[in-house]
Amino acid sequence: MAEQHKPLVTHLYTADPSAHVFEGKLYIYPSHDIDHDGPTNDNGDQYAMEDYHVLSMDSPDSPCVDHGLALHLKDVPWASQQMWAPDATYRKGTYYLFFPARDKEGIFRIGVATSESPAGPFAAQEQYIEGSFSIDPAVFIDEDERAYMYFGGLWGGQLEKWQTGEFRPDAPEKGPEEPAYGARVAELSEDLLSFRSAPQEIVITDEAGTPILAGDEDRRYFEGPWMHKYNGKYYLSYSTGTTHKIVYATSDKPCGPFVFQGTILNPVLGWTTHHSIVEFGGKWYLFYHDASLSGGVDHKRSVKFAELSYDEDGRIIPVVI
Ligand code: FUB
Repeated sequence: MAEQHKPLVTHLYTADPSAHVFEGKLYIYPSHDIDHDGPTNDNGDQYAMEDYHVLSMDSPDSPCVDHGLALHLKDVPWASQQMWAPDATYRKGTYYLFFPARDKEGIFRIGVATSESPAGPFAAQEQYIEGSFSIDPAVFIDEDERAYMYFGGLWGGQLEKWQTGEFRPDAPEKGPEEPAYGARVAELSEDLLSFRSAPQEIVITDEAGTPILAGDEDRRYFEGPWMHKYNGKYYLSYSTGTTHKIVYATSDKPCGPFVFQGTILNPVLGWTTHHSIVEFGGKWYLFYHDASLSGGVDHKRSVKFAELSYDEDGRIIPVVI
């Protein structure tokens, strides 16, 4: 039986959960963490994942089922290593799995794989999405059926190397007083297999409309974006990376600008923090991960969940672990 704040599964290490309701059930698309003897560093070499498994629960009170291998690196023609945080969506009879991996040149790109079932197995497209880069895709389909992909992550996720629109391995880092690096958003084509337009950089400001600065590590964007809509507002939530928080910002428009609001989840055990937010049966849930099951080994994480609430002004009440 699944329980709040307990690993959903203990036979695998799982991380970066993207939760959705498909066919009346909760489906969770996590990374599959693996053990290895490689280095641990700011480049994220410790996250050496090679495949995806899909998890599901009939409801938050039901047992969690592992549907087995959904996609393996060897079946992705363009990818070379590191299958990081995925997401999934559904349109017109097809389920889509979006995932980042390094291409043959070692540059992170974002690919798509499709299936007739939310549990997979998924078949990968021959090429990554043209114009895609960096990591952590999160796909949101709005009420008007327009589909958007939010993505991007600093450091190992290479986002700061794309400031000119081209990959520059030696790109200079921003100073602390410069506006922070923004997540990217791109509208997807009708068939969800390509970008309809070039990715734009998302701006997050404070209440006064001043962009959050690169040195403001408690509020600036680092990685792991998620989009959900609540009472007509767009909520962009993300990890602050170096300060290990899940925070959020809101807007009246899907591509922003967004105004910073506050913290959803304080640091968990382990360096990374990554989440998703989903409504099921009239309640809202936060899916997240920590490294408690492995005793704090950061590349061996476990996916958990907790109920999420809003106050009467639509502010998210921080989740207490
Ligand atoms: O799991 C690998 C990376 O760690 C993800 O892509 C990031 O969001 C962080 O959780």
